[in-house]
Amino acid sequence: MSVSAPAPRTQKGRLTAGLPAEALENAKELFNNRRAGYSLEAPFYTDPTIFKMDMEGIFSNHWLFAASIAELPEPGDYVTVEYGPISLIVLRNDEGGVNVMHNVCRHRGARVLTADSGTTGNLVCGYHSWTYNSEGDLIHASAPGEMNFDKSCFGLKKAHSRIVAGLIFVCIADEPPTDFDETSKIFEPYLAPHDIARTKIAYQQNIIEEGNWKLVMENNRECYHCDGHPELACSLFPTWGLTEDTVPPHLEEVWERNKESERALEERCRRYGLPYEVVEELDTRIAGIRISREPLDGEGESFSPDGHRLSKKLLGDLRDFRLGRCSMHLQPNSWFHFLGDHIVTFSVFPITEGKTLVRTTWLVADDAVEGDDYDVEALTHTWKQTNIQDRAFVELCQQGAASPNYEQGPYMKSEYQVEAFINWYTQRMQEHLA
Ligand code: 3BY
Ligand code: FES
Repeated sequence: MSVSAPAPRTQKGRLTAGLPAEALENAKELFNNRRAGYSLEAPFYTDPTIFKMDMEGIFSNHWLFAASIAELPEPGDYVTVEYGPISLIVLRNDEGGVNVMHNVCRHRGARVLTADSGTTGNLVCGYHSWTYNSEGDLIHASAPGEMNFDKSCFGLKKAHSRIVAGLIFVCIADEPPTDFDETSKIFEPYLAPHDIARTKIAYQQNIIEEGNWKLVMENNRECYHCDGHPELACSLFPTWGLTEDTVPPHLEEVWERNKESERALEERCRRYGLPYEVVEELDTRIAGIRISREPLDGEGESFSPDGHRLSKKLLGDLRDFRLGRCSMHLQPNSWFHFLGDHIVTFSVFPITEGKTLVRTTWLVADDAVEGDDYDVEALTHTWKQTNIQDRAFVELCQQGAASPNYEQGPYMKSEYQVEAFINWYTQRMQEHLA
């Protein structure tokens, strides 16, 4: 019998295939009946059917932040990333780009690479040793007597990738949304001066949160809860997300200090030719974005107790440490801080409807020497603490959503970005379900 190529299959409907029609109809109904201005109904956080729909409608259809090139600096370096049941290999190639392949062996489906990261020449499946080259072509399959076995039909399935300003994005859709190119044109000039290509990883933290991925994203998109972040409030003005008319009396003085620092930062950015304007298109673009440069309190350089730099080496060709932070929020699964002395990237990897991996990576200049130029504990302290505090908030919300008396609550003005995230999510899901 000859073994030939199977007919190509598209992603659409693969994860929800086989689910009872009634479960799908009920879920569609929930999307259609969403109450604007209010949090989502409980099943969006707890129902395995909706989780599968999210994996299809969002994670199989959109551009996702996977890693930065600092995580795979040399040809052959790779990371594996998992979005629910979707496992991808992101491998640095000889041309300076990346090859993204599904981490599913074409023999009987075993995971090919099992480590989170590493360096490899060929990719060898551990089950029956089918071997793929770095392009994903099947180059070796020891199968005695298989005369008509055409290896060229069984390469690893490929996914799309883009590298923008050193950030690697992946998309497994057959035809990825094209407006990502426009979004990259928006953020590229803000991030390029920080030059990720000339950074290295100082530390990476993986934390598992017992909460739905959307609760993790919602929590990131507001600072209404920032009283719960005492370490962060030393440098990030706790007035973040407020407007003139919503500043509470106890934050009036901070508000004024923030305004003054904004004026100074704007002037400094103009002097250095760094883009400063806020771009906020979180639910008005398919590849939703918010990007801004924001001053930091104290010395205004970094996320330390007094705002002083945490690494002595400036990034890229920057000429000043006092650049506050360039903050970028991208739908659906990432956010970033670009400072003069370091960069922090955050990526959200859903695991199940009630479990999510949050990966935080701190990057410093590649010539910065640990111990001399930076101290890992000091560098990571503020966001490690903030992440732990955020995990507790997310888990409390997941517990609430799972309880029978949960009811949707109203978003406050300072939570407009949470609402934008939810608008983006429901719009994308409705398009997908249509
Ligand atoms: O990541 C941000 O931009 C901030 C930090 C705290 C809450 N969040 C809106
Ligand atoms: Fe990979 Fe058999 S499943 S070689």
